Amino acid sequence: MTIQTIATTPFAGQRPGTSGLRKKVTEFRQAGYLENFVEAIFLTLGDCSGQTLVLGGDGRFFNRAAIQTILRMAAAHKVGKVLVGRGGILSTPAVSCVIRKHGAHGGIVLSASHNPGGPDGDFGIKYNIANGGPAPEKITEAIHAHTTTLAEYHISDAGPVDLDQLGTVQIEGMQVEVIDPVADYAEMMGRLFDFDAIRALFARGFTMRFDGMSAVSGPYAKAIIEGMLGAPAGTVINFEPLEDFGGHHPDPNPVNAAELVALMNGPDAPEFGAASDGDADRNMIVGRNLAVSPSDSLAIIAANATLAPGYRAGLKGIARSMPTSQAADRVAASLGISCFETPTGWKYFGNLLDAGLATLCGEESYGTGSDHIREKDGLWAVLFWLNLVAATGKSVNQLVHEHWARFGRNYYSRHDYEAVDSDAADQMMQALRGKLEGLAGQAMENFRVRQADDFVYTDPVDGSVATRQGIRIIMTDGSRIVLRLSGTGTEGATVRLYLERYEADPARLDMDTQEALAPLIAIAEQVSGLKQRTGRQEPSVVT
Ligand code: VG1
Ligand code: CO
Repeated sequence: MTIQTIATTPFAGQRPGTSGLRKKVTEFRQAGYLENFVEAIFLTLGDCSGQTLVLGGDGRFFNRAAIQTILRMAAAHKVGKVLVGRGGILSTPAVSCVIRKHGAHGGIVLSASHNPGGPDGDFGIKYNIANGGPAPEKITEAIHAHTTTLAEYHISDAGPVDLDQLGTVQIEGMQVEVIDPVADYAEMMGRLFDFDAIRALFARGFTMRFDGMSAVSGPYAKAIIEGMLGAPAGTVINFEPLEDFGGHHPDPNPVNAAELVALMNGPDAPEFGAASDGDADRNMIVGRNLAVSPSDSLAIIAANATLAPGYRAGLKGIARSMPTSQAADRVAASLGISCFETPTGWKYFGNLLDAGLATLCGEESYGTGSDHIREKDGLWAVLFWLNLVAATGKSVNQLVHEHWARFGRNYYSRHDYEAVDSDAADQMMQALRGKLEGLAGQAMENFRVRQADDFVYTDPVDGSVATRQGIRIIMTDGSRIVLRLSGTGTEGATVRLYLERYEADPARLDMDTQEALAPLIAIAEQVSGLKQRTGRQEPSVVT
C-alpha cells in the first residue's frame, strides 16, 4: 500500500445542490483530484472492514479508469467486498437496487447524469447509503469538509482488475465480485409489473421505440423490453453505452431527443416512444403527437397505480419536488392520501420513502420513481406506462386526455437560461429576494399574488431544515412562478424559471402550452428582470 500526498480541493467553484461532485473530465484527470474525493468518502465512512460496497457507473469517458483507482483505494481502506458491474457498468437505479438487495453498506455511483460526456465533457461521483439512496446532507457535508483538509490518500499497489470477466478476484484482503449489471434490476421489474400482459401487447403487434441515447439505459432496456417482453429487435435504439454518448446529449426532453419526437409526430410513428438519460434515472414518455409532461406523468401513474401488480395495495402518499406541477396534488386529494412538497433533488424523498409516508415520487425534470429503490428510475417509469397501456388497452394520448378531462390540466413549462454569468444570476436572485414581501397582494395581469417566498423545507421525519430552495410567486388561483439556480450545471450559472397554470374548462384543455403561460412569463420577466440582467433574449432550452 502507498500513501500519496495531495493538495486539491475538488469542490472549489461547485454550486450547492448536487449530490456529490460533478465537474469537467479535464479537472477529474488532474493528479489526486478523484483520489481526494474518494479518500474523503472513506474518512467519512470510518471503519469499513468486512463491509460490502457497490461500484459502477454510466460508462462515460473516465469510468473505467476511475473504477480501477477506487477499487485500489477501497482495498487500502480494508473494505471487505466490492460488487462492481461488468464493464464498470451500473445505472443509478441499478446501484440502488443492488445495494438494497445485497444488504451493502453503500455504493459509489460514477456519473454526471444528463450532462454531456467525453474527454471534454463532464464526470461525476457520489456516495449512496445503505437504503440505496443519495447520501443525506450531513454525510455530504462531512465528505466536503474532509476534501478541504486531507493531505494524503491511501491506495493499494495492486494491478488492474479485469472488469469484463464475471466472477470474484482479490485485491489484497478485499474481494471484488464482477456482477451482471442487469440481472438484479430486471428481476425486480418482473415482480413490479405485469410482464405477461405487456408480452401479450407486443405479441399483438404493439409498436414502440426506446432511445437509449448511447448511454447506460440501453443494456437494461434491450434485455427487458426486447429480451423479456418480446418486443421486436430494433425497438431499442442507441443501446450501446459509448464513452462520449456518440455525441448525443442524453438529457431526454423534446429538445435533446428531437429525433424521437419527430418520429412520434411523423407518418411512421410507433404507438409508444420513450427515452432515458446518461445514468438511466430519467424518463421521457411520448405518445403520437404528444410528449407527456413529467409532472403529468407522475399524476397519471398515481391515478392508475393499482393497475400494476407491485402497487395493487394502493399508495401511501405521493411526494413531488416543489417546482413540479400540482397535478399530482389533485390525484392525492382524490385518493385521500398526502402529497409532500420537497426541495429539488431525489435525496429529499429518502426519509419519506423509508418512513412509509410516500410510495410514488416525481420531479418535473423527467424523474419519476417509487419506494422500490431510493433513486428515480427511468426504465421503471417506461414499464409503468407500458403496464397502463396493456391493462387499459388505451393509447398514451387517450390516457393523458382522459386524465385532463377528469382532473383538469396543469399547463406547465420550464425555461432554462444556461451558462449565464454567475454574478449576474446571484444578483438577480438577491434582488428578487428583497422584493418578495412587497409582492403579496399585488395584482398583475389577470392574477393576484397570494404568497411570495423563498421555499423552506422542514423534513417531517428528522426535522432537518433546508432553506433558500427556490423563489415562489404563488397566485390566488394556484398558478405559480418559480425561480431557482441549478446545482448540476458545470459552466457559470443556470437559471431555471418554472411556470404553472391550472385550467379546468373542458374547452380549454388543448391550448399551446407557451400561449397558455404567456401572462405568467410576462410577470416573471417584469418581476425578475431575468433577460435584462443576464443579457439573454431567449431561454437556452424550453421544456
Ligand atoms: C437537476 C434537476 C433536478 C434533478 C437533478 C439531478 O438539478 O432540476 O430535478 O434532481 O438535476 O438529476 P438542477 O439543480 O440542475 O436543477 V440527474 O438525472 O443529474 O441525477
Ligand atoms: Co440522471
